[in-house]
Formats: sequence, structure tokens, C-alpha cells
Amino acid sequence: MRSGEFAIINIGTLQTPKGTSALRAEEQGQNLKLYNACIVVKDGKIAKITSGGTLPDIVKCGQCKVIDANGALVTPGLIDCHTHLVFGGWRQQEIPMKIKGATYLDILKAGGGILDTVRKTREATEDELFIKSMAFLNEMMTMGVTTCEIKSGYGLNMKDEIKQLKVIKRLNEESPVDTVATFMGAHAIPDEYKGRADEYIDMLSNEVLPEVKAQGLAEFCDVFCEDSVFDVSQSRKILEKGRELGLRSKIHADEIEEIGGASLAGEMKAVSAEHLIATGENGMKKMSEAGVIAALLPQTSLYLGKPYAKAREMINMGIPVAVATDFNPGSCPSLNLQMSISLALMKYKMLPEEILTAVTLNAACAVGRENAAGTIEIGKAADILIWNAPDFETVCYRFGSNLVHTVIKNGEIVKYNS
Ligand code: IZC
Ligand code: ZN
Repeated sequence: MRSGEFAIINIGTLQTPKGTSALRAEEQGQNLKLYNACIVVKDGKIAKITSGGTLPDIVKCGQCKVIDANGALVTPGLIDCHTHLVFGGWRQQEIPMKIKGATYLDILKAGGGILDTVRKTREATEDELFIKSMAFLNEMMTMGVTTCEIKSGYGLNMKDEIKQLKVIKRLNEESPVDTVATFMGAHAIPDEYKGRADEYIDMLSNEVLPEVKAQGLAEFCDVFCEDSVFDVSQSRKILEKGRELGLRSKIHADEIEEIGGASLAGEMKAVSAEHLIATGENGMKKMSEAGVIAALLPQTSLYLGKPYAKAREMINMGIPVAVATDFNPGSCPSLNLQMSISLALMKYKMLPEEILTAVTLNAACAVGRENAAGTIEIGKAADILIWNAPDFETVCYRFGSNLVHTVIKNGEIVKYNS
């Protein structure tokens, strides 16, 4: 028996996108499908793949452990490329206001919304935030997530932004799930800077961002480019400063109003523009030309009662589409990425193959993990799911259930349903 080596046998369908770059247009819908397949995992990586009932020699000789997939579907681990997973408290107290007609931005302008979560996050200790978010991450893992992007942005000052980012770092160290940190100090204008958004952006640029960089706490810089939050020129400023320091750009663009966020993403060649509910043709064109990934968040449209992003148009225009949750206490209190998968089918009218690419390879590209994860190919990390389903169509349409049977992360079984 060779240690550090095992095989997944009896895979009914092995379905995966291929490569290390974001797939667009028809390519987004091209998945490799192998039947009656087997994967050999060695030292946490994918070492061999066979199909058509052919067994690798080490399996035939009984030289390694085997996991029997019993004819089920196997895919890469899911990647949630947009979350705000580290936060204090919740916002269920907003429900009556919302039922009476207050909008997301009404609540924020009245000092609630994100600012309410900021107060609760500032009050929480690093350990409290860590314990709470570790439980979320575990829950996501049992639902198939093996890599998760997490944004700061509920501290909005030096001390509490760093506290949040340190929690994200600890999660990466202590959870089997890989986490990717995004600095989003420009998430809202804190009370201390009310009416002084430019000064707040300067403070973030000159003080907080350099410290985040010095401590190596984030890979990406994001900004809430939105009506009554940060305008295009303020957004450009913080992203440029981040870029100067080596942080790649992401933009919350056109979630509620179209104020030019998608065009800015194109202009800055951002890695991704996220939400894009209100994006028009011009913004899409700029994104397509610059190869910006659209990170779409259908559960936010569901929860806010907003239209759904125009995913089909984006795919037709050659924009690579990723799909994520947006897990946060205000506009998406769900961390279930399988629900986003189902909404992508039902509301975006994406095809199952396009959706699989959106939650694996394209999401990996959106978080800079395209060389390590996002596909089942020799040399990539063994981040693998065995589903309680024969095919990915079933995963897409059986919304509401957790259909993940087994989760393998870096070659370790981290969830197994007997
Ligand atoms: O806490 O409301 N949209 N930021 C931008 C969010 C949603 C998270 C929140
Ligand atoms: Zn968000």
C-alpha cells in the first residue's frame, strides 16, 4: 500500500472544465465528460485519470486505497469567489423596514445596513469573529466549497479592518478550505467620515492599504462603486493605490444603480466586476474588451427582489461569467452556493456546463487560483466532489437540497456521507 496515494473508482461521470484561463462565449459551455472513470490522487494532487472502465495499474494491483463513487457524478470542488463571511451580528432587525418598503440604500443612508454590521464587527473580538466565521466556512465545506474569497469592509478603520483580515488569514491556516482575502475598506463611508468620502478614501490609501500590504493580509482590493457610496473617481483612486501596492482590482459594480462601475472595471482591466444587476450594453462592451470576469450573485437579486444580471447577454458578448453567493448579513444571508447554481439555471438561463465552469474554473480565475484549482487535471490540487447525483443537470435543478456526498480537499477527505 503506498501512502499518500489513493484512487476514486467507479465514477459514473467525471465532468470538469479544462485549463488555467477564464472561459468565455461557447468555451464556457465546454466541459470534459469522462464516463466510467477513475482518478488517482498522490500527495494531495491529481496524478492520473482514466476512463471507459480502464483501471490504473496501482488500482489493479491493489496497491492503494480506493474510494468507490458508486457510479455518481464527480466534479472539481466549488469555489465561492465573492463573500463577506467575517462579520459581527446579523441584520434580521431590518426585516420590518424592508417589508414596509425601505430599500437597501434607504437603510444604509439612515445609518443602518452595512454601518450596523460595522458597529457589531467593531465590538467583536478577533477570536469571536474567528469562531463564528469558522462555523460558516465548515458549513460551506459540507456543501462542496473548497476555496472561498472573503472581503473585509466591516471595520472601516485601521484597527478593525486589520482585525477582520487577520481572521481571514487564520481561517486559511486552520480550515481545510483555502481562503483568499480581499481588502474592501471602501465598502461604506463610516460615521466618523460622514460627508467626507474623499478624505476617507485618502485615509485608506495613505494609511490602511500600506499596512495591509506590509502585513501581507490581502491579494485583492475591492470597492463599493454605487450611488450614495463611492463614485467612479473615488473608486478609481482606491483601486489605483491598491494596484500600486500589488493588489489586483475587483469592483462591486452596478448592484443597484448603473453609475459606471462596469466601465471602470474595463478601463482598469480589473480581474472581476461583481453583481452587475443594472449594467447596460456599454459597460458590458468595456468588460468584454478588457477580459474582465463577471462575478454574478443571483441570491442577492432574489433576496433584494431585484432583476437578475443579464448572464446570457454577457456570455454572448464574450464575457467570462463566474457565479458566487455574496454571503453577507444584509443582502444575501445564504452561504449555500448550490442555491446560486440552481438560480443560475432558473433565472440566468445558463446551461449546466456553463454553470459548472462558472463555479469552478472561472471562479478560480476570479480569485487568482487558476493554476492550482478549478479543474480536475493532472497536476492540479485534488479538490474533488462526489455528488449524490448522476449528472450536473440534477445538481442544477434539484434546488434546496445539499447534494454533495464527499468532499476531498488537497487529497484529504474532509466530508464523507456513508
Ligand atoms: O453588508 O450589505 N452589497 N455590500 C455591498 C454588501 C452588499 C454587504 C452588506
Ligand atoms: Zn459583495
